[in-house]
Amino acid sequence: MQNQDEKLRRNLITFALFVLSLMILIADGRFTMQTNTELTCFTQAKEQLDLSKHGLRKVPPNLPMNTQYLDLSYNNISSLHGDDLEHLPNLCVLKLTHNGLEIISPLAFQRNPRVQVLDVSFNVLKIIPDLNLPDLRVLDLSQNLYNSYSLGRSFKNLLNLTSLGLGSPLVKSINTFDFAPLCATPLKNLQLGAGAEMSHFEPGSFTCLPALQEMTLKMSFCEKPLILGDILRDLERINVKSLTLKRFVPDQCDVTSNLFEQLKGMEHLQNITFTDTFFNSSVLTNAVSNVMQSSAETLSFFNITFAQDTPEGVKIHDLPGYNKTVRLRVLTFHKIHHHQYYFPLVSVNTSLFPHLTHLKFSGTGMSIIPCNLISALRSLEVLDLSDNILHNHGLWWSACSSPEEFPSLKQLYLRNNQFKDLQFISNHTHEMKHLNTLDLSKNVIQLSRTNWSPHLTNLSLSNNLLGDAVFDYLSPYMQILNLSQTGITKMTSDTMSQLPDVRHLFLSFNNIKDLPSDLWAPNLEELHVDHNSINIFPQSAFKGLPGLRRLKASNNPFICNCELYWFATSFNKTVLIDWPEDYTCSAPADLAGTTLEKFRPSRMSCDPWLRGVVGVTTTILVTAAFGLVFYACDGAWYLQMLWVWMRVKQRGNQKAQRLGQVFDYHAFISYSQKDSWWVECQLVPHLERENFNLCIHERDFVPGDWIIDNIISCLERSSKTLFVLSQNFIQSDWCTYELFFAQHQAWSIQQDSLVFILLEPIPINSLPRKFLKLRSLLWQQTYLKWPNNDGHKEKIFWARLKSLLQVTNPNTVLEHVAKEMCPLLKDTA
Ligand SMILES: *[C@@H]1O[C@H](CO)[C@@H](O)[C@H](O)[C@H]1NC(C)=O
Ligand SMILES: *[C@@H]1O[C@H](CO)[C@@H](O)[C@H](O)[C@H]1NC(C)=O
Ligand SMILES: *[C@@H]1O[C@H](CO)[C@@H](O)[C@H](O)[C@H]1NC(C)=O
Ligand SMILES: *[C@@H]1O[C@H](CO)[C@@H](O)[C@H](O)[C@H]1NC(C)=O
Ligand SMILES: CC(=O)N[C@H]1CO[C@H](CO)[C@@H](O)[C@@H]1O
Repeated sequence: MQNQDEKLRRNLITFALFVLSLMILIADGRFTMQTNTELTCFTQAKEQLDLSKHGLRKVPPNLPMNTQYLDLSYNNISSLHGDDLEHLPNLCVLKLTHNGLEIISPLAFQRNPRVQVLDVSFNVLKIIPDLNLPDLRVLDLSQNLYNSYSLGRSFKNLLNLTSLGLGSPLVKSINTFDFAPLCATPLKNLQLGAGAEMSHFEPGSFTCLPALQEMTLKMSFCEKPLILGDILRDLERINVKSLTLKRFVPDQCDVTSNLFEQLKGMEHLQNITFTDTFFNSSVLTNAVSNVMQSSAETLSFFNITFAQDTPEGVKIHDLPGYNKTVRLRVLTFHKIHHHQYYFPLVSVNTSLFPHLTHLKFSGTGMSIIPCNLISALRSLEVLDLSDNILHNHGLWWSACSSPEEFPSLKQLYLRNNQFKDLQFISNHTHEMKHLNTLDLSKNVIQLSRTNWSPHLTNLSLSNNLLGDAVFDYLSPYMQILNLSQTGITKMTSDTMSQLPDVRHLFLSFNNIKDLPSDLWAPNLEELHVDHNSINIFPQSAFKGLPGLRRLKASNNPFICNCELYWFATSFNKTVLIDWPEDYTCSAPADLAGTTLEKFRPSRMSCDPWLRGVVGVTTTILVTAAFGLVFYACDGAWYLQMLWVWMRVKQRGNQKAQRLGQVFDYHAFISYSQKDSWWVECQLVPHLERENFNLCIHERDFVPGDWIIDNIISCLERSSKTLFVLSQNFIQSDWCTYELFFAQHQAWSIQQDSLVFILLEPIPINSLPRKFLKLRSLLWQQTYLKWPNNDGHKEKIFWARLKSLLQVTNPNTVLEHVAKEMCPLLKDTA
């Protein structure tokens, strides 16, 4: 659904651009009105409505009020009445072709003053309707069924009308007053007729159209050829510049007199075109000879059927009685159907065309060019032989090589032929001394050793199956190179270095996967890499293209990640000639189908500088936060603990031997330096008096050894560890090391090796959380409380302490002490 909407929108935009490019092609290709009218309405895609082929019988009443463009073609709307369009005040373009429309009421557009384009061709209108549309610029009423071209008075009011199409197969005469209402209009373009044979023309019928510049006549004059003369005289009087004759000579037409006699002396005509018509070689000879004697510079034949009715074919050797130079510069034959199946004979004195610079023979079925004819046109600069079946020896055939081939030829277009041998062709470029442009697209080219002329700077090899090797067959002089659709899979900096002068490089419709990041092509101005397989554009690739002015890169499977972010955001979009249409993400999946224009990742996530700044900031913040937490939770302490503990583990062996070991000391005393008064004056003298061997760090530590080692060593050599708990002890790190240590030791060896003396009361809840173990020990284990200044209690204290240091099981100790000190039992925790 979304895809369809997207597609519709794109189509509409394309259409809008098309219209705004000033070329308006109304109708659907059958009868196409081509004008150069500029529209002033019709701006937004969403205001366009295509309801063609909907089987409608009348204009739907509920259309959006802001509709500007409405296509109702190919429906069954047979009439337009006063209220059919009244709800569309902004209507600007209305297409209503192929509907069987019979009636348009004079009131049909009373509420639509802004209509600028009205196309009601291919209907069955029996009379030319009266239209009250002051802003109308383009009106197509052709292919209807009215009886005369007589325009109503309302046409006087079409003061902006520049293009008009009129035509009915029923009309065979043109009268003076038919177009009189148009006299005040700025009409520039008139398309008249529906293929009928003309039987009557009143001279002067067109002379009141002074602004007329382009005239298309879709009618024939087989029976009354003089009528054409009268019309041409009229057109000459109003200085018409361009004349198109359509269906001018039908298949069955006996052209007896000189139909084109009147063309001869025309002095203002510049372009003459014959289209959709039949030509005998005699009639064609006659037509060309007469055009050559006019002022026309451009003569074109489109979609003609050619038959040879004279033995010599088309023969133009002289222009009897004409003593001026032929002004013809451009001669075009495009799409020629051959009535007979044999090679048309052409014999032309090329010196009759001294100014002919452009010659085109395309779609003619030509397999071999007429010998010494085209190549001898001395003034020829552009030769277009596209869409034929020419091959190498059909263009350069040995039997007919003239010493000087195409002396002035600059551009040779050989698109869509059967050319194969690149070596052969490249050799011949040396013979065309001025050739700079060669188009070999859509042939069957095979790569072979080439030898291009240095003059050849513009080459197209597109639509040939060549592959990556093609880069080895080019010349370093090339400036414009078209290698679209040639099967290229990669473009490297090496290939670019082989093409130092290239300014325009077209690589559309290939299979290129990436642009090299070390690309260096300072002269490159234009690059087309649309319809390839490119995922990302490395920013560095464009650093090597300082001269790039135009880039076409749509329809690639872009991966919309940060590598493309710079392209979507900071790349100069005026360089992109097809932005933003068809620039869509193909990956990641959640972005597939999104247009690159809408791809806006947060700047933070993609901008490298910002990312750097944010990254550093984040790191700092995280680190700071971590540090804060670390500090708040005594992380350093835990780390130190961990480290110490690991060192202890290293000594596992010694530890394992501890059971049954004979200790050097009865106890290691751990205490805070601040409590040393008590330890030194009370504890140590009391115990040593009883022959207890004590390890005290002030006295027994080995000087010079690391303190932790000393502690460990002391602990290991002591049977018990005696902690003098106090506020000081808790606050002293060293004590806590000892405690930590002893805990581990005790748990891995024997729980009863710890003895705690509480020197002053320590509320358990006031203990820092880090002393988890101590807290639980205080809860679980018995400790001895120092009875400050109470002689009797002190005695009991010493007694209990001594027995604790002697006995291993604290429970036994407790019992023992309890029995001894029964009345004081309540003092114990
Ligand atoms: C073409 O030539 C044939 C034979 O001369 C003739 O019968 C025919 O009418 C001619 N047709 C045209 C369109 O000139
Ligand atoms: C070419 O001309 C013939 C009439 O000669 C016409 O029937 C046909 O539609 C034309 N083709 C195109 C593509 O205009
Ligand atoms: C060309 O022909 C015209 C008459 O057709 C004549 O007046 C003029 O002098 C001629 N010019 C030359 C250069 O012969
Ligand atoms: C973008 O490119 C156009 C065309 O090449 C150029 O004129 C314009 O200065 C560029 N703009 C910026 C901002 O570079
Ligand atoms: C855009 C344009 O040319 N509009 C003209 C249409 O005709 C009226 C009447 O002549 C002019 O006033 C407008 O300028």
